[in-house]
Amino acid sequence: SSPHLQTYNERAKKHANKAARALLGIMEEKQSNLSVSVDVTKSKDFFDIIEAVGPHVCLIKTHVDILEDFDATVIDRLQELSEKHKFLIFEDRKFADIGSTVVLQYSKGIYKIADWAHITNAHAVPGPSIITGLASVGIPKDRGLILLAEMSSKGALTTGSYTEDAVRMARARRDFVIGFIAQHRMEGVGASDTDNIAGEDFLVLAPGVGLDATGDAMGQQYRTPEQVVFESGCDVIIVGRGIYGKGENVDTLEVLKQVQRYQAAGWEAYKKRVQC
Ligand code: 6AU
Repeated sequence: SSPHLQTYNERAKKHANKAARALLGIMEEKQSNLSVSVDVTKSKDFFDIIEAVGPHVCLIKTHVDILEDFDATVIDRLQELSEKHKFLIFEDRKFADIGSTVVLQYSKGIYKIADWAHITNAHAVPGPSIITGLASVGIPKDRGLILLAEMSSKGALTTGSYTEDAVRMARARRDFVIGFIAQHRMEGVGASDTDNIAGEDFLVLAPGVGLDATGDAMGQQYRTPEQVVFESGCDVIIVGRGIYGKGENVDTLEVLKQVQRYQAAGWEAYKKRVQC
């Protein structure tokens, strides 16, 4: 049956990519398809949030370049917490350049993303060479790549044939591209009769998830966990401000309450989908 009707555990056993197997395994074990997007600018708030949500998430999503007080100890501590609470790390870098440039951006500079992020993401706009470049760094380290196939913001250009072409690019590199940022399941999208899509299992990570708001003042659009996981067949819900609000002087009890609420909603929608 198609991947979105199988359990995360069944998929974990079969997946060709190590980061994807690890993520699916953690999802089943912790009963969580929730990724918290920790979009704050001070490392104290960053770690206060991660300490509170760590036991409830499968994946922590970072934008390390927004931390004002970033230094190498941030990565050490993030890795310690990843092991302590059993979550993977997803640096939301959204690479978008030619192959030779993304090789450098992924492996060098201050952040050395490939050294610590199990998963990162890229836009499809440069064409397949962006995957070739990132794979040359990421494959030897057992990393996984997510392509942006559909964005959550109002007026996004990631529609129709663009989305189909992104899926075709991923299909050609299933050893490294483990899934998509999208709002719907993507299996078989853009495939012709001659394409071999048997065994294709792309994880769909959906941002733009909220239980209380329908959007923000800058074009973000929110859907509920029920809509994205049950109705649209996405696998992971990505939630930021719905869990920590402004993310300043974090109230960890409130964060804990919200993370449990989103974890339960995401898991319930998944159970309903796989009927068990
Ligand atoms: O829940 P929010 O709106 O506070 O945060 C959503 C997070 C942000 C965005 O950079 C990211 O999800 N995001 C992405 C990703 C994950 O690639 C793509 C997209 O289309 N929309 C989106 O919001 O960190």
